[in-house]
Amino acid sequence: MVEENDFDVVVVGAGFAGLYALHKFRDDLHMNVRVFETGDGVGGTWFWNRYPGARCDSESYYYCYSFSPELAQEWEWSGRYPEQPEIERYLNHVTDRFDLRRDIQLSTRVTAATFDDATNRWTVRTDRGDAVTARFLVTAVGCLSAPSVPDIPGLDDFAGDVYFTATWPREPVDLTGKRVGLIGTGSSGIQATPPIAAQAAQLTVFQRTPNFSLPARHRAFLSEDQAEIKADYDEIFDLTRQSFAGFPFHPVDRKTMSVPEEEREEILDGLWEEGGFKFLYGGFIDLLRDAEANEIASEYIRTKIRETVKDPETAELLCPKGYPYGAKRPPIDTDYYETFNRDNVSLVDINDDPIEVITPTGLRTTTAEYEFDVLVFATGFDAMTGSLLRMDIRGTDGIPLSEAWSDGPRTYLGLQVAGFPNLFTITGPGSPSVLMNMPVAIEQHVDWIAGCLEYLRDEGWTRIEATEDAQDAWAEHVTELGEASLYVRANSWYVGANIPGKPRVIMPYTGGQPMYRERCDAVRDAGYDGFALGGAAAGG
Ligand code: N01
Repeated sequence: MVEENDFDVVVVGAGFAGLYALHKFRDDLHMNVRVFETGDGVGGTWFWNRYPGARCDSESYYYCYSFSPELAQEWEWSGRYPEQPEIERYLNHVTDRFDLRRDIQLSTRVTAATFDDATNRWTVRTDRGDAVTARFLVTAVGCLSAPSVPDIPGLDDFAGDVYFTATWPREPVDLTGKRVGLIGTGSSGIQATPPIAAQAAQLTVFQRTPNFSLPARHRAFLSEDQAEIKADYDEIFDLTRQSFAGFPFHPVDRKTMSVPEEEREEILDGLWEEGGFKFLYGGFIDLLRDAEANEIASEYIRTKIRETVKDPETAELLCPKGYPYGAKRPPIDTDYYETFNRDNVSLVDINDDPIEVITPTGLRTTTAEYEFDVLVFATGFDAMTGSLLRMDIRGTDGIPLSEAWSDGPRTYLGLQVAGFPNLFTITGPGSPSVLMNMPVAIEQHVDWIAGCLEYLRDEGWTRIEATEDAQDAWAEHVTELGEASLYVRANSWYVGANIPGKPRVIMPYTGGQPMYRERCDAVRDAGYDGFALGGAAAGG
């Protein structure tokens, strides 16, 4: 339990967002900050997701903090796409380098937060019995941190071992000689498939929806790579802050149909060979807007799948159809499709033949029964809203966030919710967040919030709240942009479709970073337009 119980800011979560928020608010603004973190270590996503094969699918040298040039110069990434332990080590290094640990209370879940209209302060409660107050509450809970466990009957009856990719144990899991059933083929399942197949006696992958996965083309960095990156860091970080999705790719304005077919193939071949997200963001500007353009890229990937997977029936099952490439978050892999050429790996389509029940010895689909020693669930998250709604957050008049968001999340700029004064949501719904390289989105939000807190302090305000009008207009803008994009054409977690009963709403802002940043800056420059400022420093 903490001894001190009143803070300027309480931050929830000690991942990429929470760590930077603590540094910024404490060391730049000289505020009194407390961070609560559920895990017994820092790292957030990179603390929890320890499944075999877990590695970042943005490249290391720009999937990192840019706020400290010294940090960027001193840290050495081992290669293009670091594995989970290396990113966890990086975040621990940052924690120690900036002396953050002393203000982080680990192994503590925030269970409730209530706003007091009379004092303009939040009371924050934890599962360890803490009850602290803070002027501001800043959530840094991550967009993909509330695991979703499918409601399949019989799960408790399974006699073997059950693992979830999102909460994979710290101690090594030995799958040697085991018969493993893996459910889910999103980024986590796709990354976990090759290393599990390499160890297990037999792996059966249960696929509901095939995904468009791109080769990562991971490689170790040579010392020349390190030197080049470090020499170019200013430009790299500038590009990440200017580009559509936070990647340091030079902007393209080339439309797919404007390029003759042969040249187009060459461009796609080059992007495919280069690997990673450049295929989506670095080749053509219209893949997420124009269905015809998207179909060309989609068919290109299907052709690659068919070329890679030797059994034509399996290849066809792995080919995504009926939704555009990129409308579901595209995974990046190492040898995913190749793994289906192994003798010990098989694929089961549970779209046509759904899992009906988990049995003590395995599982049963409508038409077949399977026996396993181990079940692995890679079934995703209650994305973007889940971790916020799993806390009992109550705003003015005691209104719960779950009630305010009963028809889906509504925010102003993804940063605040009307009726919840002094609450800021880092990478909240309504901001580009998950459609961006996350550290870039996080730094932009934390910097904006810090600027706002400084302004309030300088001007003597103790309360800030998004107005209903500003929130309505923003929500409409987010929906309009989303509806005009291809994102709404897939049943993805972007629209809440993976959680039964969740309102179908396009949650991230799809207009891209430049437009979003410009809007945030304009709001700030106009004295926090769309926010009601109130309270008085003297009045508490
Ligand atoms: O989760 P997902 P994830 N019965 O939701 C299936 C980030 N990430 O953990 O598509 C059967 O993508 C579900 O099927 P369907 C990244 O942003 C990043 O893999 O809903 N199947 C799907 O196949 C990513 O997008 C990295 O039809 C069920 C799978 O489970 C996000 O996290 C690595 C089911 C879930 O896929 C989430 O990825 C990993 C059911 N009842 C993740 N319920 C890196 O940067 C769900 N499924 C490295």
